[in-house]
Amino acid sequence: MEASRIALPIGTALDRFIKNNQDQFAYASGELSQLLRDIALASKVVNREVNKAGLIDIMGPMGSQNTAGDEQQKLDVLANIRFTRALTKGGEACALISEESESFADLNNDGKYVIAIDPLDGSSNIDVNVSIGTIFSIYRRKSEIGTPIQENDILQRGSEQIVAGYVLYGSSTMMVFTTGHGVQGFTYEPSLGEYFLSHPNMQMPEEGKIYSINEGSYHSFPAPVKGYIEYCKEKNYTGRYIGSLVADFHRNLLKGGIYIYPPTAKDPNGKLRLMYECNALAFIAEQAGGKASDGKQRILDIKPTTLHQRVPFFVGSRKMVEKAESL
Ligand code: P6P
Repeated sequence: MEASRIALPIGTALDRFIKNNQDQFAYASGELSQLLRDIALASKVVNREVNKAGLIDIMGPMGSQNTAGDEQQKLDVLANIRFTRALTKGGEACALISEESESFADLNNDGKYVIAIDPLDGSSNIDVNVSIGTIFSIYRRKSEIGTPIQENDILQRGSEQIVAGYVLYGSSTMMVFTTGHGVQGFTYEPSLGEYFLSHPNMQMPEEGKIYSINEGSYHSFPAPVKGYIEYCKEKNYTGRYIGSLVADFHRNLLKGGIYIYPPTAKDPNGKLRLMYECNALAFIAEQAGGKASDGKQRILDIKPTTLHQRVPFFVGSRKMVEKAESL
């Protein structure tokens, strides 16, 4: 269905948008719509906690680490609890893959959907009041409803996603998602506790002049990546790297640009995770006319082998990603 045929009046509340466009939610059974509402609700709670973090003692590290060995910030853990609770209570999800948990959570054998989520990405920025984000993917389970979850329900290619989205807790809080019919951006109005359509049918400029990469690791980058950085400098592109993937991605989506997390000495496969960071943003990028690869192959074609596997990530304006790949 063409994105242009989706009812897109600016100011439409998220609930109304979902009702008006029920048929764009795969299987249109209503549960998927409820799932999106559950995620939106959890994001409102997390948004409140993120905005108050300085005031109540939930800042700073927990003193524990997540599966990837990242220092867990208190808000990370809180966000994971909030999203897990919302998705469990809703009953639509049968399994949850989260950055904050070693293995997947088996939620409800009668659920039809598998969720992969990074509850709070960029959390090292929490204490310095820099934008952070939630990233999520929704898949339809492969195995029969009512049976125990199987590996092929969990390790699905990004091309199998039916919904992908992110929430950006920034100067304003936004939820941006796709159901495969274009990319829709909603802005949160805290006084009303509701998201309203503010950016209908978002399109990523096919060319851009912004490159986002941590040049502090330049010396351990593969030669082609160094070559691309030199190319950007020769073209007088702007370097913008916030250290928060969702914030860099969102700016590049609006203005055009490329985000790169390449292999480094510390992370030979890159730092970002396929299942709950790269796949969702790759789906959104492609739906907005952009591109996402690991430098060689389309992110959405990669067959996952483990829950927390890392991949090199090149995502953004189509021509910029193609130029980087060509090197
Ligand atoms: P580095 C945050 O930890 C994150 O996952 C992304 O949000 C961000 O772009 C990247 O890692 C920053 O990593 O190694 O450049 O500090």
